[in-house]
Amino acid sequence: MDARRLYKSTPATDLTDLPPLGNDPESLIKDFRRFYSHHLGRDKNCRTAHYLYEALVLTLRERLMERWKNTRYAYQDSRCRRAYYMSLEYLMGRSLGNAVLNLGVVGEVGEALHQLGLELEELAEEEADAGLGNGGLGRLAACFLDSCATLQLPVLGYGIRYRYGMFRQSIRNGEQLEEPDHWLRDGNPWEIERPEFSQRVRFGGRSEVKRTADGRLSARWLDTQDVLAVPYDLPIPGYRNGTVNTLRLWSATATDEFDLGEFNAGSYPESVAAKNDAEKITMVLYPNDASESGKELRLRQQYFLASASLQDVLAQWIGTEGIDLASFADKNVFQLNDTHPAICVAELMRLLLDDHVLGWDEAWEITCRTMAYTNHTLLPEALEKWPVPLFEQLLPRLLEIIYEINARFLAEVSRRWPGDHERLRRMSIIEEGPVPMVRMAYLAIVGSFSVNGVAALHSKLLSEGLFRDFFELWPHKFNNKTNGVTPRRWLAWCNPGLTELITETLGEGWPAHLERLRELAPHADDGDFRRRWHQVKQQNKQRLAELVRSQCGVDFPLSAMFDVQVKRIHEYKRQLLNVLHVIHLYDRIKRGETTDWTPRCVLIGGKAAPGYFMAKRIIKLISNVAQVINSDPAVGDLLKVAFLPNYRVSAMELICPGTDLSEQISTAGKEASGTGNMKFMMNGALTIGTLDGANIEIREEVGDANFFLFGLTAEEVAEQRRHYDPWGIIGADRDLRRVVQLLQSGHFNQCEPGIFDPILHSLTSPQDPWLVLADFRSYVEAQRRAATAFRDRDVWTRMSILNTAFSGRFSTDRTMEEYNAQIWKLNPVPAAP
Ligand code: T68
Repeated sequence: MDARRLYKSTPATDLTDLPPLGNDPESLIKDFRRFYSHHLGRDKNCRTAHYLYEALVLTLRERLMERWKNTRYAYQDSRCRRAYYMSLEYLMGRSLGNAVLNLGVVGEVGEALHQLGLELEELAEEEADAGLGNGGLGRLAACFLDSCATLQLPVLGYGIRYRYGMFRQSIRNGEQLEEPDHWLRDGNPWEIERPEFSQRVRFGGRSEVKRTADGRLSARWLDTQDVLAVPYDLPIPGYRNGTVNTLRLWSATATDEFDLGEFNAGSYPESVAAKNDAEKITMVLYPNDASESGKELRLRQQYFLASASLQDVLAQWIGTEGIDLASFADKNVFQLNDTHPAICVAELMRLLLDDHVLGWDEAWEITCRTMAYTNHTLLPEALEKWPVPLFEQLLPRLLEIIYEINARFLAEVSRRWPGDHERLRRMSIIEEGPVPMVRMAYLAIVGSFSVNGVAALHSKLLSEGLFRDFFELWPHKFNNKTNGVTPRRWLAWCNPGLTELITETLGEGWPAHLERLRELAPHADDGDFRRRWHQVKQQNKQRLAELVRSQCGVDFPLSAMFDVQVKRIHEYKRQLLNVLHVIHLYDRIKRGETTDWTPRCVLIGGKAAPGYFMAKRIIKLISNVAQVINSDPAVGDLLKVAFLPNYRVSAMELICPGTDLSEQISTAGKEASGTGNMKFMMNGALTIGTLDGANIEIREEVGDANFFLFGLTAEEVAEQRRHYDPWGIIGADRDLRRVVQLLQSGHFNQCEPGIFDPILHSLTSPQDPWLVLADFRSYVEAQRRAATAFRDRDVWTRMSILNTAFSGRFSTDRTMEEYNAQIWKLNPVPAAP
């Protein structure tokens, strides 16, 4: 059996020409029952929630399927220009609610399930999060796809179908434990396997360059170990517009001939074991969100994605346009999500040179006109570099091509700055050293026509700092695209209470035109509207409190301020600053300074990279502080603290609607953009934040009066670093001194002596890169302003409404429109009805 074998003759009729499916409750019920009984083979003796969930997915998938086919045809028939989003990560979360919402059948599905005695929310809980990403970068990719489908842009996502996604985090004795995330255990009813589009990806071997009879150089990549890339497609429905785009995820498996050599030698088991090696490539997502792993397997993953996807696009091109690639760059553009897929630059060159026998100049022009690169970080430890020897062994032909790209590039630099050897050394794609390294960001910049950062400040810092030399050479390549989030998942779906109130006020349609939220602003002055807004917030706080009670065993009183920081644990994000403030509040309670007190519930959640010692110790500190505070009868309901285990997309859907105060407190200049900040704002939380990433733009939109600003600016941070004196700061601040003394005294680790010494050491070191103590005083004061504002419900609710009202700019619809207008230049293609 070979799923790729084409059928010999054409069937007499178009097998896919079917009558449209009804969306009325009766049709839905009929299909649901058929799937449950005849397709899944369940009967009345088995009513596990999972099969009910699966029957519902299949019912919806059928409806997506016809739109999906129509969308493909519409793109094909219009022969439109297309974009490909290349990303090692897609943090999709659950798909059921999103499909129901975007198909526009919330009411019908609700009614159908009601008639069957079932509930959508309960079935939705059955779905495992697709956690194929670490954090912001992966979630951004998922939001982008939703917006592209909503804007009817012909954009295809390419990624990897990891067997194990982001690990599951549990907390034991205050410490993080990691468990494998076997999200495919019960199958994935959303995906369609497409073995007919499999691609072969090569590794290892050697490269042989020969001069042909006509004097050209021709390279052959020989003796390779090959792996088969099998695509699995996921439907990406647009918001009520008939479009369904595609996310194509590649899975690695052994090629057919993998066993021949071994098999003939009589070692069948060994040959079958080789299958394992192939499958290793897509086995697991690397769980580092801000540092490169440097592991060979990671480079294999990157190349696997790049090669399979580019071959797929070229095969598609040849299938429809023929072998002439002259207009390929007019019709295709690849957006590289950070440097992880940057090897695409060299791989497209290889395919054009070796497989499609183009000359260098022609191939290079196509490459530079089709590649665009997005940077997501300024942190030096996150900048990818691969050792040349590893490249040589794993991808010898690609290394040759990179050398040639570099030689030609350095010649250009020399022409522009003759004799500037220092500049050549700085800008070379190959970093010299005991072990020379390939600098992936430089490869991406050299091979792309566009380089963008993800918020205004971040893009400015890229061109003035990290990529300054490249900016001087090619200023026209550099641009900014401030991030966003999809308002379908992050407001319309996750906050039904607020959605109802907004729709009642503005009418339908606003989720696809989010700037319309502005029309809410005048209602902030309407007492009745504020009362209803507050009511919705209280209901959402109730849902969040239930989650906290069940997951952390802590009771959050609904009248308290819900103060939330959820994101990956990293020193630059400064969860520690948050903890210092919590300890300060606790200290104030203990010393009886509680007049005009605002009761507060502090929730912190996020995963630490398994190898990141300090991040894990910070989790332990939060847990221990929570333990002490929650069990102190003198504290009572004045202050509650909880660490939420296993923070993920589906948890955020409950968290952001129920949050009052959003913590965005990174060291200025370190958080490229942030996107959690936008989800909170959209759901009416107020932000306490530094002038970092997109916080700056959030504050510009909502106005300073509705934002709690504190801390040093990026420029001041750079300046302070040179004479940072933490002990001086401690000496001058009585509150901070008491906090540090409490930590030093072992108050939070009475049975675990010394465990927080590394944290104390880092906080009090003049070398602390995150300058935590430098912002303590200003943070505490901003927290006081927030607490005071919260005590006046009308004042707070007014600000809450204005935050939602001015969040329209942070829809990824706006972000995608900017990518499209300035980088991709695609025409929207409506799907046939
Ligand atoms: C984030 N980066 C930025 N990286 O930190 C955040 N890194 O400010 C920004 O809003 C977001 O990207 C979207 O632009 C990441 O999330 C990673 O997850 C990552 C993963 C692997 C290797 C390096």
